[in-house]
Amino acid sequence: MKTAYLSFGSNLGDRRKNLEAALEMLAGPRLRVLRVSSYYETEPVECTGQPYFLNAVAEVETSLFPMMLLALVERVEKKLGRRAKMTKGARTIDIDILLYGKFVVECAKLIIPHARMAERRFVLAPMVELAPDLRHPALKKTMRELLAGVKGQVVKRV
Ligand code: PH2
Ligand code: MG
Ligand code: MG
Repeated sequence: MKTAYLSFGSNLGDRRKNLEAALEMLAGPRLRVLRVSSYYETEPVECTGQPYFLNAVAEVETSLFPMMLLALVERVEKKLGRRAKMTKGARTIDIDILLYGKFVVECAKLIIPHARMAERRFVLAPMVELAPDLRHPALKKTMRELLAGVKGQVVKRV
């Protein structure tokens, strides 16, 4: 069993319902949701002119290896109406694998730790709530330290 952290974001439709549905659909015999952060109302980053997002992070325990976890995540995104290849467009749901134990994975389809997590308050604020002293396995800084290094980006706990 590995502990992983997943990020959830929605800025289309009933955002809260989308996050809750995603959490429910991910859970099963091979993945247990341990804890969920508060929800955060967040300014769109890297894609301006879009509605604000609702973001959260979940700590999960899973027996799925990273590529199988990614397959599960993509299945859930599809079921919730996520249109593929609108990478930076408004979306009903986006689920990203942030961390998977202390693993570092770099392949064409998947990069763990998530490549941009250290620059995103909408990821780091909920991460700090769940695991402030957890160290990024590549950058060697804690979530708290990473969050202190990112300025701007409106992130409001709701
Ligand atoms: N996701 C992105 C790009 N920008 N901004 C916010 N606030 N929340 C997100 O979940 C988000 C984003 C790409 O996945
Ligand atoms: Mg994303
Ligand atoms: Mg994604």
